[in-house]
Amino acid sequence: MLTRIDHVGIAVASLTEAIPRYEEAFGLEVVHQEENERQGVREAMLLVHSGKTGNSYVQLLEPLREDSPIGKFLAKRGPGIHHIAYGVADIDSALATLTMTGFDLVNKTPVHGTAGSRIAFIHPKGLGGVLTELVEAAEGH
Ligand code: CMX
Ligand code: CO
Repeated sequence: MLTRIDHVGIAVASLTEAIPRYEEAFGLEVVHQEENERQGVREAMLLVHSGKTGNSYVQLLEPLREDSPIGKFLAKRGPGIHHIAYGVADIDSALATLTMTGFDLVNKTPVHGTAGSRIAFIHPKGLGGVLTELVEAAEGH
């Protein structure tokens, strides 16, 4: 079902401060930035690897408001790894399988993700405490 690690999502207080650290440390480049109002984030995608089944990124996430998943996470735990995201070729069939096997889905149907992708989150409690995202990338990404 999974085709790659699409990204590791990292909660940061400030993109302006975090981006240069990642650029300096690993020579990564920001290839995409956007605001996602529904997710309550301003995000930067730094390309790690391009492969046959798609790309892998570091996703830096700054909250747009305190009352958002990243805002609440920063307040409770401070900056750090927030979620892992796996690539899938067909997110509808992946969600159908997970529903059948009894997983607690945060999104029962896909929502809008980075760069026109379709995404869905699986609750951390069923996956060893790890918030997990599935990503079906848009054509050409
Ligand atoms: N990783 C692991 N556990 C987490 C977590 C995370 N990122 N965020 C919250 N939790 C745990 C908390 O520790 C808490 O556990 P306990 O009950 O044992 O104390 C429990 O989940 C509830 O925590 P909460 O702070 O009350 O948070 P909510 O229940 O309101 O929300 C969640 C948790 C996962 C449902 C919510 O963060 C969510 O809907 N996430 C999906 C959307 C998202 O994260 N968007 C931002 C990223 C966008 C992107 O990647 O594009
Ligand atoms: Co993500």
